[in-house]
This record gives sequence, structure tokens and C-alpha cells, in this order.
Amino acid sequence: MTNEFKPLDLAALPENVKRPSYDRKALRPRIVHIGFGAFARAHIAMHLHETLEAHGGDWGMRVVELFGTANLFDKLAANDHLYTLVETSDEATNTRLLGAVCENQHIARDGIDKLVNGLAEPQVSIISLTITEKGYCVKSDALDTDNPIIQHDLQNPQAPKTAIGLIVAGLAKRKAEGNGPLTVLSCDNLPHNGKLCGIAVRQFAAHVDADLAAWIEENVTFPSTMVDRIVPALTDEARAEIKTALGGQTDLNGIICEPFRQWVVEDDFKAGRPQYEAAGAQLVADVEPFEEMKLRTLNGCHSFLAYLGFLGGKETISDCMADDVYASHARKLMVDEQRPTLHVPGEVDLIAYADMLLKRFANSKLKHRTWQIASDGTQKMPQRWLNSVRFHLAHGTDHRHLILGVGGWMNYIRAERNGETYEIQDPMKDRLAQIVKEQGNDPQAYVNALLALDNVFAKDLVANPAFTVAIHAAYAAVAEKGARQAVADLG
Ligand code: CS2
Repeated sequence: MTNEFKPLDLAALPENVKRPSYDRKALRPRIVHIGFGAFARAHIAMHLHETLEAHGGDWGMRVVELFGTANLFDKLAANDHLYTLVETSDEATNTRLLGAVCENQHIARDGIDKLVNGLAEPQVSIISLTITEKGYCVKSDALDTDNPIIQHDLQNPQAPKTAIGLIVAGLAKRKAEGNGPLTVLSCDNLPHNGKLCGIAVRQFAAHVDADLAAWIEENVTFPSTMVDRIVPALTDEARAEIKTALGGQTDLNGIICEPFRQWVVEDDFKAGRPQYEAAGAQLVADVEPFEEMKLRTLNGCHSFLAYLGFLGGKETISDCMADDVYASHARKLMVDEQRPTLHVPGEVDLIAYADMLLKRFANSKLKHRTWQIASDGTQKMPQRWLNSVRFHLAHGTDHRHLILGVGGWMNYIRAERNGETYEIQDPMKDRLAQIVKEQGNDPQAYVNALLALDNVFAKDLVANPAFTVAIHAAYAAVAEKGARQAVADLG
């Protein structure tokens, strides 16, 4: 492989690669999107692209990154901010160039002041976010002021490192320049993500400037959203597939994903919005039922398969689906244990929804790694499993799959499978590694030490012996029988 970079030669692309048909010169950065990873490229920016396809207009997107290097952004600019989206399944593949992005800024290349000033520009109407669960820096529904990076930002509000600190600095500048209201749109997999984002931003602002906090109250809304599309991190195989779809050209910003997508958005925009309905988005008054449904069924099932599947030797979600033990228990988790906890949005048939999810999981083109989904377990478990566990404990109902999931996670973070080690990705990985090191040889003490992590396991759960006894047993079942057998024995 050569490292030499060549911009895309549009004239030489295969004819079936669709290109934007709208006037891209009309685009202005009216949306600033922070966190332009795989998901944002395939979902948020894709919805804007389709909206522009339908209506044209000037709603362009500036993408912003706070981590890593600007290498990919330089390449994106060299391609006039066009990049490739390949939607693929076992039935069909569709390739297109997306064109809604019109600018990029990277903290490492451009410096923080440029990013802050950018948020204050008068034409900016929406700041949207895909910064992952940990990016919000919240704990127990409040800004986590014990988090060292938040402490840094509170002491250096002009030179923040977090997205929350950046937004507050941008809003302060906006207020100072009299540039008017806007919307902050959270697009991460958290329950009431808009509300949580609003809490983090307002509390941060209140620490630095009470007037600013009051201004935000008046001038900024934080709608919630439910986002859904399976977009695995790129593998070499996926890169090769994108290259084939482009007739042999390389697009380092290209991305591959499933055909399905859903976006449910609370319609509470302070300074206008694109007509996202044209891209199939659902604009509603209350997103919560959609969020809970998706988080507990899709994401809850993903995490179950991630820990127990990975430990059982399954590299991808579609590998899990090809094994009836995993496939049948994934369905039981959704239908028997998550469904009763949900207030389903009126028109949705949850059994059909679960069956559709199993079909999406079986997409063998995606190569969605169990190891990837297993990341950040401390941030994901509460909303994916533990709120449902609380429901079942209160109702005295069966929830053995949810409990086994937690037992799977406790085994997974030991970072050893069949004598081989692997990397754990989690903002709490150092603390987890310390617990493994210090208590790992004593199952009782080990499980207790994990249950004492109070930002993961809330006090009411840990105070309930029905919960703790079951968790100890689930940990032991996976450790002693192996993950696949423990799943099979769920009955
Ligand atoms: C996954 C999600 O990595 C994970 O935790 O569960 O990224 C999942 O693929 C998306 O939420 C699907 O919409």
C-alpha cells in the first residue's frame, strides 16, 4: 500500500456512485457538529444531505474535532468536503457521495480560539453533538465536577478541552457579541440526552458566570433525539469494500453502514432548523418513549452480545446471530425482559421491532465487532440494563438475561480470553484494572469491589440482596462454565 494521498477524481468514479445534486456553493455553516466520527458521517450529516437533496438551501455543516490529529480533516478538505457512504446488506449495496459538510475545524490544527469564535458566528443556528456517552461528563444527572477534565475546563474556561466547556465558551462569546439564540442538539445514546446535555451546559456555565447561565436559559434549547443506525468502526475489510465501490479509488473519510436509519427529534429549535422530515426524520413533541425503546432493546441487546459473545469466541454481532444459542437469547432478552419495562410509542409493535433488530444484527456485511461495542461499559450499562433491572426488582419479575449481561461484563473487564489478553476501552479502565489486580483472585471480593462503583451501580440496587446475590451467581456462571454455556443455561 502506498501512503501517497490522491484526492477523489470525480470524473473517474463509477456511474452508479451518486453525487449531490444541490448547489453546494450556497452552503454556509449554519450547523456546527462536534464529534465527526463514523456515526455522524453516516447518520446526522446524511440526513442533512438528503434534506438538501429535497429542498436545496444554505444549511451547511461545519464539523469540529477535539481529539486526535487533523489528518483526516485535511483529506476531507482536499476532497471539497465530499465523502463516501456505502450502505450495505446481504441483499444490496448503495454508494453515494455526501455533500452537506462545507467546513472543518480541528483543535490540534486550528487552536481553541477559532473553535470558540466559530460557535459565536451569527449564522450558526444549531450545535449538534455526537461525543459518546462519556463526552457529557455527567454523574447522577449532574455535571461531574470530580472529573479531572471538567476541573481543568472550569479553571480554564477560555481554553476548554471538553465539548461541554467548548459550548459554554462559545455561548459566552455569542452573548458578548449579541448574536442571538441557538439550539444544542445531542445525538448520543443516552436517555433524555437533550435534558442531560442542558444540565451539563447550564451547570458548567453557572460555575463560571451566573449571567451567562441566565442568558442560556433564555436563548438556548436542548431538544432530545433518538438516533439509530449501525455504523461499525472501519476495518481493513470495510476500507477495501469502499475502494471497490469507488472503482479502485481511496477515500479515507469513507464509511460503511447498514441501510436502516431512524431519527426521532424533539421539535424544539430556537433558531430554525432544516426540513429534516424530507430525509425521513420524525419530528415529535416527546422523544422519551422512542429513546427508551431503542436503548433497552437494540443497545441493551448489543451489549449483552458484546460481552457474552466476545467471551464465547464471537468476533462480530453477525457471528452471534449465526449461533442459535445467542440469537434465541438475544430475542428473549428483548421480548421477555426489556419489553415489559417500556412505554412503547403508540404505533410500534415491539415484537416486530425486536425481530427487525435481529435481522439487522444478522447483516453479515457489517462486521460489527463485539469488542467495539464492549467499550465504555461503565457508561452504557445503567441506561441499557440497570434501569430495567430496577423495574423487575420492584415487580418481582424474571430478569436473568439482564443479570447475566452484568456477569459477562465483570468477566470481560478481566481482559483475558482463553489465555490471551485484549485491550479494555473505558474511561474508568485504570480503576477497573486496579480492581482486577487487587481482588481478581477472590470472586466474592472482586464482584463486591465492582458493585461499589457508585456511578455505575446506584445505591438502591446494591442495597438489594436479590440483586447482589444474583450478580455474584452470574459472575460465577460465566467464569466457571464459559459464556456460551452460561447463555445456553438461561433456559
Ligand atoms: C452500539 C451502538 O457501540 C455501541 O454501543 O450499541 O453504537 C449502536 O450500533 C447504535 O446505537 C445503533 O443505532
